[in-house]
Formats: sequence, C-alpha cells, structure tokens
Amino acid sequence: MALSTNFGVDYFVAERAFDQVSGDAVLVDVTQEQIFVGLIDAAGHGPRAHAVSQAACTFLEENKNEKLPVLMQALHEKLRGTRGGVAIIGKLDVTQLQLTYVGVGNITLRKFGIVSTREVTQGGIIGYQLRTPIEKILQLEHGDVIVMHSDGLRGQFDINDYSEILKHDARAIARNLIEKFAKNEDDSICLVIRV
Ligand SMILES: [Mn+2]
Repeated sequence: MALSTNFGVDYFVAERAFDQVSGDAVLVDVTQEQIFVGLIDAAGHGPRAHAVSQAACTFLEENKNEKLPVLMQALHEKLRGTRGGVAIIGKLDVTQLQLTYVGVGNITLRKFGIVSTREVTQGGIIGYQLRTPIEKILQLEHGDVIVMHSDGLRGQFDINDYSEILKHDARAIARNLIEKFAKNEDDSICLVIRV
C-alpha cells in the first residue's frame, strides 16, 4: 500500500505474514487536513487473528471521526469476546505537524529525525483490559520519519543500525525495516510516514 499525498506526506506499509493471512493490519485514511492511522496486532496469528484485525480496521474506518480516547474505548467494547489485541490509533495534522495518538499494549511508535524519540504506550489488551485511554501529542518537524510497527519486528534497533533511514523514502524504509528486523515467529507490519 503506498501513496504520496498531495501535501508532501509520504507513507508506505510493509508486512510479512507468519501464516497465509496476517493478524496484523494497518488502516490509513487520508483527508484534506489530516491522516488517520490505525495499526492493530491481534493476539496470536493465523485466520482467527486475521479476522479480529480486519474487524478492528473496519470499525476504526467507520468511526474515525470520533475523538481518539472515545474511539479506543469503543474498539475495546467491540473486541470483547474475541482474542483481543493491541493497537495504536492516531491523527496526523499535516498543517501543525502534530501526531495525536492513543497506544495500548506491546506496539511501537517511534520518530526519527533531528530529535529521535520512542513513545510509550499504555498497558492493556484491547478487548480484555483497558484503563482510561489517554491521548498524547507528538510534535514533528519537516523531514521526520514516523515508524509504527508490531512486535513482529525487533524494536531495539537504533539509528546506527539503519543510518540511511533519514535519507530514504517511506517505501524503502518500511521494506528495509521488515527485511532487517522482522522475526520469523510472528506476523510483522510496519507503517512509515515521512512528513
Ligand atoms: Mn504480534
């Protein structure tokens, strides 16, 4: 999945499934002022995990205009009775260069740029156990690279492990991260946005 939007934001999703279908999924929805993103890793892998992550994507797509904490809470209710999962949902304001997000569970959001950061998600498993969702804001600068990925990627890498990350486009970065850091025992998915 690839698109260069008409306001200079470039994104790409790369993935590798452990089974024939993946339990990880990404939703990207581009509108005039913002980009809605959701990255979901349903527990386990295989067709049943796939069904949960697809249902989550559909639900997010249908309800993306809700405020993020409300949407995360609603997703939690929606996934009750399923195997559940972890997710980051976010809205990128392309004018303010701000990413507002809610992240729950073992899932990664990082920024690479002049200042590189690793964001902290709140604990929990969506569908089972969720504390009050808290929205956070990540301020970006032009040229920053946002990386979101599931735990199917080894997340300890730093910029020294991939020093060209700030020079490559989103497609190359997403593909390289999967190539270099995907584990063999789980689904992996990686969304890269370059602003
Ligand atoms: Mn996983």
